[in-house]
Amino acid sequence: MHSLAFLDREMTQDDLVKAATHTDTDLSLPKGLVEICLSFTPPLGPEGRHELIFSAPSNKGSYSFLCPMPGHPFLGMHGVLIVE
Ligand SMILES: [Cu+2]
Repeated sequence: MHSLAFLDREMTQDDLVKAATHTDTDLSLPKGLVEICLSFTPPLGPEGRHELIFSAPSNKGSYSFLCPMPGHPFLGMHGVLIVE
């Protein structure tokens, strides 16, 4: 099962730890990331699909995205959306 969350800034090491070590198994997004999340999907199974539509930030910069499932960011499931 995986999920996808876009953050309103480039992820800090603290954000990464919050995303990777949370125990909020009843939520699709860790409580510690709710206030910095632009948009996210619900948890999806192997055959799951979800259309995620959101407005990219209008300010130039780097914005992280990640799978917020426990442990997954530490496995490399994160990246950066660059707005130029
Ligand atoms: Cu994942």
